[in-house]
Amino acid sequence: MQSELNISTITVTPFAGQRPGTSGLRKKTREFMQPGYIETFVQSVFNALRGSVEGDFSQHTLVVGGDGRYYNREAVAKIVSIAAGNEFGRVLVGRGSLLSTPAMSAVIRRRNALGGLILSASHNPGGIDEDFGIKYNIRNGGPAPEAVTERIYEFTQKINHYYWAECPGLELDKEGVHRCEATEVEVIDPLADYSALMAELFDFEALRDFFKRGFRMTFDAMHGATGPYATHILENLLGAERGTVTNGVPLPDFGGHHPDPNLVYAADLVRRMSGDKSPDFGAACDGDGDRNMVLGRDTFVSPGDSLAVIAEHAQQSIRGYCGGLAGIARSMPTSTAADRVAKALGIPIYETPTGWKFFGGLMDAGLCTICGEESFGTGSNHIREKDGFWAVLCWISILCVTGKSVAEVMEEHWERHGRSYFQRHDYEGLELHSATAMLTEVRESLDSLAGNSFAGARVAAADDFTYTDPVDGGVTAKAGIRLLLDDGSRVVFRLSGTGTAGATLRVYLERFSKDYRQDTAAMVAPLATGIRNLLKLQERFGRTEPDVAT
Ligand code: VG1
Ligand code: CO
Repeated sequence: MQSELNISTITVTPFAGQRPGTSGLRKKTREFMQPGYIETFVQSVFNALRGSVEGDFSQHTLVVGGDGRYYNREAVAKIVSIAAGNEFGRVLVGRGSLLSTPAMSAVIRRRNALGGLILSASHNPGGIDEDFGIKYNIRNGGPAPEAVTERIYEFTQKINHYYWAECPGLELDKEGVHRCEATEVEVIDPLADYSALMAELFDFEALRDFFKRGFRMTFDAMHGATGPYATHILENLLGAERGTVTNGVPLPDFGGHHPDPNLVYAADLVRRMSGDKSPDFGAACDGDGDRNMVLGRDTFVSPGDSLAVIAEHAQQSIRGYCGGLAGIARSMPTSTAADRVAKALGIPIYETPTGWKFFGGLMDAGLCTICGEESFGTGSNHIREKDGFWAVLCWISILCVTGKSVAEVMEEHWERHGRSYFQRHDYEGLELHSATAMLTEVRESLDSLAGNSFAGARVAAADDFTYTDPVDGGVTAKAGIRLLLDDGSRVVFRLSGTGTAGATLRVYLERFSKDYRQDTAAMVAPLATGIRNLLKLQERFGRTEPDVAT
């Protein structure tokens, strides 16, 4: 450290368990609030980076911002001090300490930053007794791949000091430039880069005209980070009527709700989208703005279908994709609807483990353009994160260009490709050791499952998904157990990597049919019962029903 700088070296001992999961380090807020907890993790991120950057941090920019949840501001202020302690050249902070996850990705890419730290536990509730998280995104704007997160974890286990600079008088609620020791701290407009990017991808003029012609929609920001973005783009730039965005002000506790856009937690939106008088289109995003739910009048679009439909219409309906798509990627548990579209378009489909970090390398290599996950995540190579509001603009564009309703777009899609009836069942709060033991047990008996009858069909194959990244050759094993049935149905299950207490078992159920007029729950019910029996969920955990079916 240079002697003229006032930087302190502070001694610490490691905290156990600072291992990033599917999407960053996620824990109870109180755990993050322990003295030194954020400091050790963030310093470990910098330690892991130090060996891999050219020169020192003084030539680099770090971006910081979060979804506005409880402790967001305090965490951002700490990170600025640690970044200044590590002598970053520049730190960009979203005004009000806010940046949605997709906006973070856009800022990193557009401003050539080394990376960024996002403060969020995504769709998990916020508050002192709820959840908090930190995620590191790399130079391409995407979540750090496993090689990087594992290096970070190694450093968290051996850390013994961090660097700290006091930054007195730092005003994070107004745009402006400050200096903190050797570091320039710039507070930026969190909306600017993202809005500019959307204006490049979508034909704002056509969409403005669409609203003028009477298109009506409602958007539920669930008091998460997307509120200001949606209000600015829909109401200010596209001329949607005031009040189109609801719950648009980010709140530390998301208004006491789960900021999770699904049929259970966005029930209010679902209600507003039912009946003849409801708007043409409804949508919601999660706490950090990377997830989305799409609704038409009395119509729910499942995330797997949304991915397939966006891919199907992108070239004709969305300016940014008029050159066509290079390929589509989906996480393994996501329904196979997108596969049929890829086949029809004559482009490749990639199947990856759960988590957006697996898409980044494919997009960097130009192998795929549009990606999606069943967990209400869709996105494209415009950034390296899933992007909830982008999906909303995709759908508005499709409705605008086709002149059809959401229900008509869906029927037309199913008519052409058939329908994947899909549901995910979550069993939450299971005892961690028993849940892990259960998976080990099943894994060991996989070979004997093939040929058995299951839910009125026969198990054609059973395996544990192993992924070899086609770009860097990296192997990810144990990414989810799948039972492939001889009638084309699939059951997949795995343990969640984002939970903060106990274990969550996710069971993914998919059944294909050309008849698209059936009820989803009824179609997948035999699969749900089959897996509950196979895993003996009642005997093991006393569970007869999932906590969430979505
Ligand atoms: C879940 C989803 C996964 C998603 C991840 C992060 O992970 O299943 O598809 O990428 O959350 O989403 P898991 O390991 O709990 O199943 V978000 O919106 O939290 O960034
Ligand atoms: Co999220």
